[in-house]
Amino acid sequence: MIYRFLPISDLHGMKPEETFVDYEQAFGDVLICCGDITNRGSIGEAVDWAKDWACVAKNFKRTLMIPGNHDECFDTTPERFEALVSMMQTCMPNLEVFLGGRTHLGNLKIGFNPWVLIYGSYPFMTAEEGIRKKLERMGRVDILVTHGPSYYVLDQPKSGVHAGSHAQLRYVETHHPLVHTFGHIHESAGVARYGKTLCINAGMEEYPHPGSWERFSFTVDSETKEVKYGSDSFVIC
Ligand SMILES: [Mn+2]
Repeated sequence: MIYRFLPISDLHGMKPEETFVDYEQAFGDVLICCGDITNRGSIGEAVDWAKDWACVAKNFKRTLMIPGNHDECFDTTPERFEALVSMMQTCMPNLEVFLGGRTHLGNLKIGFNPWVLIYGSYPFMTAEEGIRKKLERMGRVDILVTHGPSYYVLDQPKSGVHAGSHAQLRYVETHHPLVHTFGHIHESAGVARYGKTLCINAGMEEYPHPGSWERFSFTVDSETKEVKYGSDSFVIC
């Protein structure tokens, strides 16, 4: 079975038409949102995102989302979290929100980590050790969905420092997921290969510019584990 995925990230309140990317044309099996749907983290902003992006999500079977460090409304009690997700699902019925753990798609495992390294005062931030433990608990997955990048891989803000997590890089080196999708460092949006892993920073660039939705889209064959991105295809053993 071949599944088509589209990662999106760091929309920060932007509607599909404001991105200048033809997301209305997008389709596939799984829409992945790597966090930072809001600017200030309010419930209203989160529900607005579900309303605004429902027209894109409806062209996918599942929408899998993690919050980012701006999405404070998800950092709450289990009851309030469930209530918020239900509200969003009234606009976007196929939405699933993860604070960690993993899900299955056929025999593909998809794992989630919203936590990034501490920088300023935001939710979903922890030290390297915290990230290491959360990833260790998750175990090996085929597709890793995080908010932040791994150290060295598409992780440079304007200052040029490498802002990604060493613990997360070690996870990728140890478990070599087929694909790792993330955002957080907007200025490093793009696609790279780290070892055998296809790495996609799907964060909207600081200043969005026109582009095709297909630029970050990829497919995975759940039997052969073949990943295709653009003209590039490779098999992970
Ligand atoms: Mn962001």
